[in-house]
Amino acid sequence: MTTVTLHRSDALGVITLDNPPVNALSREVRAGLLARLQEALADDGIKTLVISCAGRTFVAGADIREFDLPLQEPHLPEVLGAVEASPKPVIAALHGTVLGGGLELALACHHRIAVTGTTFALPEVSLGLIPGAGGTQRLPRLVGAPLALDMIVGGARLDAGAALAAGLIDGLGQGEPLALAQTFMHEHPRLERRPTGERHLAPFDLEAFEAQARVLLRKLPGQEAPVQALEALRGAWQLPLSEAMQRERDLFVARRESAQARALRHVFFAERALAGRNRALAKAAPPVELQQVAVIGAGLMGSGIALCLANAGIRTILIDTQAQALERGRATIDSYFSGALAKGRLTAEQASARAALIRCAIDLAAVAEVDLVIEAVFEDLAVKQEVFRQLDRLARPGAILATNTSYLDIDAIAAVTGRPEAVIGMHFFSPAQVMRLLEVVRIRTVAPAVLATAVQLGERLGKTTVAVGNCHGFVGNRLLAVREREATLLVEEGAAPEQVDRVLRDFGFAMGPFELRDLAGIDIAWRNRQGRGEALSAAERACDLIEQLHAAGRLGQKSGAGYYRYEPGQRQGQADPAVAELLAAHRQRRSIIPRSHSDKEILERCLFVMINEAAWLLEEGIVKQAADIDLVWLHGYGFPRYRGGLLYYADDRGLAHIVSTLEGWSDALTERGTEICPRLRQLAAEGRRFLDA
Ligand code: 3H9
Repeated sequence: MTTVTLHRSDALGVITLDNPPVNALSREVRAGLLARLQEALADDGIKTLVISCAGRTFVAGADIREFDLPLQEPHLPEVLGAVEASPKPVIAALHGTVLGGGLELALACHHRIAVTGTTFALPEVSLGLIPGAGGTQRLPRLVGAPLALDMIVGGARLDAGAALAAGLIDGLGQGEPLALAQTFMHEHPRLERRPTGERHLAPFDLEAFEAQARVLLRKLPGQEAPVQALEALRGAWQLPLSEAMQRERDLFVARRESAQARALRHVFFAERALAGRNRALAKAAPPVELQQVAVIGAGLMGSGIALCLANAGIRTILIDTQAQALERGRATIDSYFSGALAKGRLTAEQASARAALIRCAIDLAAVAEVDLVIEAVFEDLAVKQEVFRQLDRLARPGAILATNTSYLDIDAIAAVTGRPEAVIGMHFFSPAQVMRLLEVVRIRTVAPAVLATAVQLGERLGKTTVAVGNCHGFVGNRLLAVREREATLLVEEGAAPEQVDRVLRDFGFAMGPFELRDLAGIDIAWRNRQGRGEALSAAERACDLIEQLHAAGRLGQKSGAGYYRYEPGQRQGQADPAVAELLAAHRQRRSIIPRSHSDKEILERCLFVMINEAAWLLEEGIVKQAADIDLVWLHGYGFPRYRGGLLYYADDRGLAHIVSTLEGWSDALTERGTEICPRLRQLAAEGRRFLDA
């Protein structure tokens, strides 16, 4: 239940906001705050006011759920204007995460004290917004324009120590926020009003500021909000305060309705809904407690998984039966921790404590000690089956056996063990210690507690953990495969790899399909195609560019050439005339007359075939929630967050348009061995959306 109360204690009036879970500034809270403020101002016995919050945090921002509704009075700028104009001094007593509108409320108070551990940020740009209640004007007046730039445009977060040093808060200590506020008052018996808006902006180097702004914006390509946040911030020295506040408000109101902000809200709630479902899974079948985990295979993937586990405080045995590989794994781990130490991300004690959690072993028998084994060996079914036979023999009864395969049939791996109920997929993405996504692959035989354990572990590792069903490539790589197939066919028909890559980069991907293929390795794609054999359609088999590049020794970045040519030490590829020749010869052999493609056709072909495949994933029950497909591609494959995800994008484009476009290609789709998914047709016919279904 939401309440805003006023409690009087001698000459102190304490206004407490209580709106679980994060004290968001809903309409009710804004109205309550305004009403209690007016009561406190009318009470002659109250000389000073404190604003604090009940529960785990001070206000964490405006109520995001209200952003899809019409604006409702009282508006936050007015409420905060009343706080700042209070003739009695107002202290903000802060704890937890003081974010967005919550920080703006604190800025509107005359003094700010915080509990150790409090963090501060204006994360509005991550929601496609800008601060809309004075943040762009009051923050620079307190901390200076350069730091305000990092926080408002770059979304930088300050810890309490940094906030104190920057002048954002006036006091910091241990204990209850209210008790700290009382101590602060006793230490400052003549506490006065000190409206932030009346302060002068400290002089700063405008040229350096603009240079820093350009650096920040370059890191956020395609996003509109940071550009507009910067425009609002410049008002702090370009305009009188009231006009700058109005400009900020106008920009905020327009952004609230923008396509990017709507898409980012979808992602925000999809992420929370997934976390909620994962928690429910653990409640339904209590997970196994993991004392110790083993990782098999000390390559980049296995070492990365071991790092994730150690970073989460889990004792880990990294096992590789090849001494050299094990040594390389240990070196990878050591260099990660020394890098983290050098960059100041970990203290020396933290780094050595975490490194000590990883023990290396050469004998597979070490798995006898652990509760969970994660296998990360060579991607080959026979190899993995052999490892699983041994693991089944050596691991204690009840221990969970997970495979990190990215494509293979996990049912076939489980079948060689005597414990198919304890076998599961845990598909990490490379580099595992960096990438946010984890696909947990449930097979038909898996026990609910085993699934819950894997999902809970993913959450503990800080991963976006999506439970999916078993099929070739699961969710992420199955969609990647259809995009790559389409991109390759476009090139076969006459498009240049550079054009296809540019179109997808313009859409917002960090790299295009061919740049990605060169990074991941042509040999990986080659091996995958060999493994698929008869499962490839005739069209896919005939379009054998991968085989040709492989035969020419063009394995991608690692060999200095793939679809592109790479200068030594360069990761940016150059268009290569040798590839153009290879493509021309290929087309001639196949009697294909090259044609040109519009950017629109390239984009639609690459994305619409993925949308159709995503519909099949839902139809086959591989994934249960459409939003999970969005999250897989957002966190694992660089789908631009401000576009909301693949199926959010599909809904936005309109499913009827997508189906009619796909129908135009239906013969070609049949040749590729695929059809338009009936679920997609039905949704389109009924005028429905993936995300509402
Ligand atoms: C803004 O302030 C604009 C202003 O400048 C201008 C206004 C005029 N609203 O993440 P969690 C819910 S823009 C509504 O799992 P955690 C969340 O959905 C806003 N609901 O917990 C979840 O609900 P459920 C700027 C919110 O401990 C529950 O709270 N602020 C809001 O891991 C728990 O969330 C932000 O962008 C909200 N603002 O992390 C902050 N925030 O249980 C966004 C959370 O039903 N929030 N909920 O699934 C966060 O970053 C994290 O939620 C937070 C807690 C760090 C606060």
